[in-house]
Amino acid sequence: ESNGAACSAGEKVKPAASPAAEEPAAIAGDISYHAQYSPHFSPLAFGPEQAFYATAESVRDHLVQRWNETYMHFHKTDPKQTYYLSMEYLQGRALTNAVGNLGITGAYAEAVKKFGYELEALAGQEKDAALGNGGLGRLASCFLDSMATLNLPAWGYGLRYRYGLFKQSITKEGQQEFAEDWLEKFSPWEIVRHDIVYPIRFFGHVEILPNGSRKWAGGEVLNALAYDVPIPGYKTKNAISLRLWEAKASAEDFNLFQFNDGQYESAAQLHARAQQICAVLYPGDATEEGKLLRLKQQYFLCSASLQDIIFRFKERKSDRVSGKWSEFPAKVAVQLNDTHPTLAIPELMRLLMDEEGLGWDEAWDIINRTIAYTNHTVLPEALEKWSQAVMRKLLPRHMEIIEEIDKRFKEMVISTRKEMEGKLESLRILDDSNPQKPVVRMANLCVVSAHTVNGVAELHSNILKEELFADYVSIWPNKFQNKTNGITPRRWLRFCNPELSEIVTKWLKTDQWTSNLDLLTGLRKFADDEKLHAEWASAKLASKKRLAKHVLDVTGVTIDPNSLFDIQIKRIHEYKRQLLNILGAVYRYKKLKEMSAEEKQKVTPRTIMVGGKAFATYTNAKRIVKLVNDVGAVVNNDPDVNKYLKVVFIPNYNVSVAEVLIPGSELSQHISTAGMEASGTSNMKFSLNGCVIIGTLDGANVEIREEVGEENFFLFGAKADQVAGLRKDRENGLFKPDPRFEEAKQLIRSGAFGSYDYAPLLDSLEGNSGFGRGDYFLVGYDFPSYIDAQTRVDEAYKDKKRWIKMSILNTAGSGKFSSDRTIAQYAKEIWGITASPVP
Ligand code: GPQ
Repeated sequence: ESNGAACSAGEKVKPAASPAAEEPAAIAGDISYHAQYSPHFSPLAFGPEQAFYATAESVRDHLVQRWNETYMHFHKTDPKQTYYLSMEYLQGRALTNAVGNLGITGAYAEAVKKFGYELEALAGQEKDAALGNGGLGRLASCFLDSMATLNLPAWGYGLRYRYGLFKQSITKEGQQEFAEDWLEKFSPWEIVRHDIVYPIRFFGHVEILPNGSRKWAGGEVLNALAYDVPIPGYKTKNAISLRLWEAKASAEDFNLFQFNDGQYESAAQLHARAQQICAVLYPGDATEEGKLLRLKQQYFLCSASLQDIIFRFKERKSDRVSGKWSEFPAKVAVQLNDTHPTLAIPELMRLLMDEEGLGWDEAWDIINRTIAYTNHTVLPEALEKWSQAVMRKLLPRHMEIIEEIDKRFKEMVISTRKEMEGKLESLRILDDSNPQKPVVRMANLCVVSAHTVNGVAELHSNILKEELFADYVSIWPNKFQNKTNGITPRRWLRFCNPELSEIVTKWLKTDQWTSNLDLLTGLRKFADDEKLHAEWASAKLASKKRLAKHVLDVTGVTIDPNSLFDIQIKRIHEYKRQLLNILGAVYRYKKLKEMSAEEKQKVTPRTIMVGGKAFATYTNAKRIVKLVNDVGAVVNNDPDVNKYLKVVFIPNYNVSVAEVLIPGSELSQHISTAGMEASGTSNMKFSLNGCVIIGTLDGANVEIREEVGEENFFLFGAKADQVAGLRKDRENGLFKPDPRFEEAKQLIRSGAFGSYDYAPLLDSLEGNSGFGRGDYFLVGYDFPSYIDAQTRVDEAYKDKKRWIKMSILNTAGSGKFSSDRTIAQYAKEIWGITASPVP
């Protein structure tokens, strides 16, 4: 590693005449320029961190140039645009992705060598931008990559959280959370737009003007300030924008008189409240304050984004379009990423009526043709409901509008769908059934207002149509669609797994698969080719070694790259059933302990890795994290078995960690109770990287299995349509647990893995647990078929040829799961937008 001074680096390499160079020498000049003239550090040292920032800033020059050209092009041609509203984006790191998409990775690698650095090492300096929790946020980030790559006129809107997802540490007590400071130094990717500021009001009251129209007034007003993160497309000049809003109070809100009087806190009250809004991703909502803050965040995103959208609509009145409001839906598509940005609906109504002077019917028609809603879950506890009282206090005008939408919906049903009247209470937006706590049902507001509602995998969309939203389907049969999720093949194969990518390119004789993932089917005809097998196996081994090094670095545990790498990484949740995985591991451990030395010789050595964060107040999820760690501590240190089994908890799972784990995986677990995982997206990433799935028929697993072939997927467990009946049986005492399930639980209860009190966790699996819903997630019912499937895995892995063939056929069958396909479908079937490439 070099620590040469920036200035002397500058002497070696002359700064380029214009930035955004593409040749190594000129790039080095740009980097040197940034080290000297965009200084964020004193000039004495040019260590890896300084080198990363200077390199990133030089890459940003490319992005800014493309972003400006794209924006000007959209401005001139004025196509219909999509605005993707999401409370979460899980962007991860940007450097490798940016140079990769721009096609200048090699040139940059060479350029940074001139300073004595490896590009990969510099990329490792970057902090993850984790402005999201899990699948929903990462999906939004994959979608941005695809929208840019497909040259679509589209924007992402989100919030610029000061602290994103917490950092997870594992101690003797289990998971501990720490604030992760992704902006500790600064983010080289964001561009603050001092000219883009909108006022956002909270609280106050509704005034009735002399002409009868209504106006929201009073309360407190903060400003939303825009930060743009440019998103480059792959092999295109287009770069789109992720616009993140930050809350700011203005100088007028600073009470100089109070401050000089020594009342420092009250002098800057509004400044403090502005800071709270974007302080953290998902503030804990156990308290009323927490709930109010979350609602403020949601409104902040919606109001700022819609004011911006309307501003742009007005700005771009072209000759072809008169700029009449009725033409708004011909220029604007708004996609709600789950119900979190639902307030976009009443906010757009308010802006159109109260600010722009439209009547109700005109405004409502625009809403109906502009807004679309994606549902990402059927879990009842995850369907957002806001207290009407809180909403009325914070957003009095919006509450009026929601009441009016509810009233008109009711009247419509009664006058045109008399037969539905009995269903009306469950279909309504307002739920007054508990007079103590009337609520607004956000999903209902979305379904009633949006022109299109979609689920995120075939099975999930069918459940929406047949169960959750079934009664709406009879009112609006054409409103409901499916858009099976996808992942970007750039980040999730091309850049995170260069070894395998090279092999794919070599055998397909083209690298076009990177933007046309269906080409991967071309690998099928080589699935038995011994040369390919050898190359495939050696790429996998290289990735496994890299993964083993990561495990050693972060846990101190040595794992054997020749063992079967079995991975489950995702948020910790009871429905995702990490508990089933760990009970299986405990059972495996027990059987190993009972085996003779000769018997053990025949065992397939396995390394089970589990990673994921538990929501800070989700007690059972935290107990599961603790259990995985406790089991690992015993198993990994037991000389009788640790050649055949290791159990490792991977701490602080995030996007960058996923980029190391997924390429090195051979088996991955997607084992949710059928019907509960809307889609899953890491299943797609694993399969794409030649990893075989053990899973239930849930979410997108169903479609992955169809694509890769059932002989290349280890299936087990109850089907979605059996689940309700099985729960009933259980309530009626008809469930007979498998003895192997009892053995595994008993071993934990016996204290074999330490003295921590696992009784509450294990009791949740029993018939009459304290939760009143014994083993709701059917761990006990699925346990025997899970163990049998794992036995089939062990057998299959012994046959190397068979295993590698399965691996190849997984990659070959992953074409459907490109987010390019998903986004092309949204563009055509929901948004009505078309490609607009920069010439
Ligand atoms: N999902 Cl509602 C989240 O990550 N967060 C959420 O708040 C909701 C859903 C996930 C869902 O659980 C996965 O099955 C999906 O694959 C993912 O959204 C993207 O659709």
